[in-house]
Amino acid sequence: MDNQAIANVFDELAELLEFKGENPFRIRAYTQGAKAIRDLDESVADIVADPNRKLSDLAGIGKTLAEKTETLLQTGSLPQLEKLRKEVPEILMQMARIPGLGAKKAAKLHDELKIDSLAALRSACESGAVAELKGFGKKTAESILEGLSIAEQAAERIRWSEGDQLARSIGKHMEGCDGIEKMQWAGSYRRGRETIGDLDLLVVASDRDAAMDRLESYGDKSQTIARGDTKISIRVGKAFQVDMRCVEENQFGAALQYFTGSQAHNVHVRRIAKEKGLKINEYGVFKIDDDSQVAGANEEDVYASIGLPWIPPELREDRNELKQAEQNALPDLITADDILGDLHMHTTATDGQNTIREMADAAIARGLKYIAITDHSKRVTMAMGLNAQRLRDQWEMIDEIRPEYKGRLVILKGIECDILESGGMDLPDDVLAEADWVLASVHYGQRQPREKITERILGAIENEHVDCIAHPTGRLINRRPPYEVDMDAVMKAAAANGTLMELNANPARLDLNDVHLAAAKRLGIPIVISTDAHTIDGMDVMQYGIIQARRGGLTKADVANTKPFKQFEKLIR
Ligand code: DGT
Ligand code: CA
Ligand code: CA
Ligand code: ZN
Repeated sequence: MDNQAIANVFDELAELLEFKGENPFRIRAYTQGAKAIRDLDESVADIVADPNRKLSDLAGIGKTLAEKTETLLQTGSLPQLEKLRKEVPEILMQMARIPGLGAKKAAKLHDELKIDSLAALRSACESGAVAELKGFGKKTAESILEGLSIAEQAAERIRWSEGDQLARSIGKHMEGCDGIEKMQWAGSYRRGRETIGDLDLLVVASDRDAAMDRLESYGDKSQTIARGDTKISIRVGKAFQVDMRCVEENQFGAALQYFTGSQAHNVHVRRIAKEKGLKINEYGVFKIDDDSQVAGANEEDVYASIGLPWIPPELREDRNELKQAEQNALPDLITADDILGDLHMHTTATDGQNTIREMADAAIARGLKYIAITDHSKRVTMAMGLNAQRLRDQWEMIDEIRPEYKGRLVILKGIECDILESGGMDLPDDVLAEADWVLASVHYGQRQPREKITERILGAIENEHVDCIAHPTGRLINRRPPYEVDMDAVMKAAAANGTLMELNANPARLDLNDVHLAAAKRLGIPIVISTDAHTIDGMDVMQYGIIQARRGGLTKADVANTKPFKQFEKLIR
């Protein structure tokens, strides 16, 4: 079991225990443990296997959790979890999660109306069956229906790139509103999380009503959810919520810090403050003994007041950023300007829409010094993947084009070569040997068992011609989970073989994710941030990769395509 799987078990356990009305402190121990394990940049299995280390030494993991983790690793399951699962059917959990329902009512609906799905619950509410149930009534049935809608909407998180579009559009709409003096986005959007639950806007306004009116007049607004003196929430489009809060100038930094979150980061920050005799909330930093204000107007001062440097929002997940801040060892995070090359792109030879020259010109326009043309190999029949002959023809073409770009852009002869379902590469070694740059990808057989997929990727890593594993987990955000793969084994093999790993910057992929990136960094695996562009505009997604890289704590030195070409070349030899 990998970290993610173990963390999922503890989260599920916590939820089941909550349903059973278990002691909140015990429940919290499980959710905290789940977070600690999920955020860990090394394998729990390795720590357990190391006789010199103890799992319970990790922050957030006590003795009980350590024991349960060992059981999980040894047997793949937990008797306690199996038992609870039998006692509490999944549908009960789903119903209990609906706002306004709770465990007791959920159980009654399950027992008396034999509700076995959320769809069945909806129709039972609509048919009047729920209203007739003793202790329920018409009001309750209505509020359950409302809760169902809220639950459905809450499940919809949008990708960061979509949130970014919306935030920019709203920002533009708010511009020029006379009542607004200062405006900034906070929340998960500012932290660069790969998905966004809602958008949080902070403003300093001389005329709060004018500021709120302005937001309410946003073109795509579908509803005003609530409007008070300082806060307004609107719904945009079908379901997406935008919150705006008006704060005082001298509170702006504290509010920004508070509403940027994450909540876990803030809890930890407040604990540090308390140890120093200070209290932090959204209004400012105050001395506990006399309530006098120490900071509040700007965010740097909020952190400085507790003896810390300003922490980049991308790191604020309570992973290890506060420890690093305390030791003055925060990483100097990579920025978009550091990128000098793009090593994954497609052309008209397969499923891309632009020619090699067009891609090359677009790369120069974006300030790049080198690119690799990496069309698909023949297995990808849908994209008319290249066989050896067509690939060699393309390389001849690149030979012809190169002189035109001499001194301006290096064009590498690359290939995105499929890792076959049966294992092995889609093109023969003698062809791969001629390439300047070989990406290896899993596109087919993504539902194979974990051992099989892991073995296939390990095979690619061990192939001396493979330079880099592209989109290593295959996930599509909100659409397709990662395939089952032992990432610990993959990363160790990559580190041992000097194979690079890709951070695919496509906003639907962002693969590797932030936690994997931190793990790769720890193992010294060079990361390549690539756009996988299928058009000229496709090159603009690099920015999303940069944000994810920052969340993984990567610096310029951790990313191979920040190096000048000569140095990059040494790395792949
Ligand atoms: P999201 O919207 O689900 O993508 O994630 P966030 O992080 O934007 O969460 P949101 O919108 O609920 O709240 C924004 C930030 O405000 C959050 O990161 C931390 C802070 N915050 C909100 N509610 C609470 C709370 O009840 N306690 C604490 N400590 N902080 C809160
Ligand atoms: Ca939010
Ligand atoms: Ca919010
Ligand atoms: Zn590709």
